[in-house]
Amino acid sequence: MKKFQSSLKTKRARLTRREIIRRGGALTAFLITGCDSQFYKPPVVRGGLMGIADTLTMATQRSLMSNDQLVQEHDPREVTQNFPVWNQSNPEDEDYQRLKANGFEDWVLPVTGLVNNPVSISLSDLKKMSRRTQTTMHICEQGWSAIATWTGTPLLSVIQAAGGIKPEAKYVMINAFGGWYEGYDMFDVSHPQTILAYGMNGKDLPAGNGAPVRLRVERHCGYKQLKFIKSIEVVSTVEHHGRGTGGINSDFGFHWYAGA
Ligand SMILES: Nc1nc2c(c(=O)[nH]1)N[C@H]1C(S)=C(S)[C@@H](COP(=O)(O)O)O[C@H]1N2
Ligand SMILES: [Mo]
Repeated sequence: MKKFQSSLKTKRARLTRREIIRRGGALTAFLITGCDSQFYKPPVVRGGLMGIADTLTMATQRSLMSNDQLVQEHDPREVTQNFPVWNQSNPEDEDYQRLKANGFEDWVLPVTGLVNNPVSISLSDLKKMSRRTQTTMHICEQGWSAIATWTGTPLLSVIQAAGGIKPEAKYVMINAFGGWYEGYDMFDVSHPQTILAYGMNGKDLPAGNGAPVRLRVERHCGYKQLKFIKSIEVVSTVEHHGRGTGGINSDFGFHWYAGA
């Protein structure tokens, strides 16, 4: 019996090793072939070791995850009291201040670029679209984490409301009031937990946490969770935004792919 058990164990260990080798092989294969798939490398690969590290991190995570794999969702009882307000809390843009003074009633979300039918979606229309609520952990790269319940519209539904994307579309660039912008590839855009959140812990999204609408892209760390959303543009290249690396954070040296 003992012998049987131990042979079972070796068999399983071998299988696991083989599985790891298989996945490692696939990873090496597309690294050698120059990472053909756009989903395995950032839009702009930095030079030197940093560039290799960026690509390896992204390729490894993406190769181990299928698109429908969800991050852990917590029990709403685990929600953190006093979720921090981090960095920008109240963009000074005149436009933003005017919208805010009116309770964001006039806020609209233009969805433009490489979509079949560009649209502008009002806040009330956004709230009438399909809805998802998720309790997740926010992990800020600057060393804190906190749990909140987010309610919003899947980003994919918003893109579909604009008639879907054209064949050459590769990235979704999101612009925020206050000057921030971030880009996301279609892998993250179509992930079920990627939502434009207008609710937090059962109430309207508080001002400091990105009112009226912020992004939740749950497999990324803090700085990709864009607040104060102003507009969405579907693009084939990120080179025309900011310094051209695909987001304000990568423009200033952070990783474009901030998978956590
Ligand atoms: N527009 C905008 N989005 C932003 C930021 C910001 O300053 N401006 N800060 C980012 C960072 S670093 C983090 S950790 C989270 C903070 O979200 P919170 O203020 O709800 O805690 O938002 C991210 N999105
Ligand atoms: Mo952050």
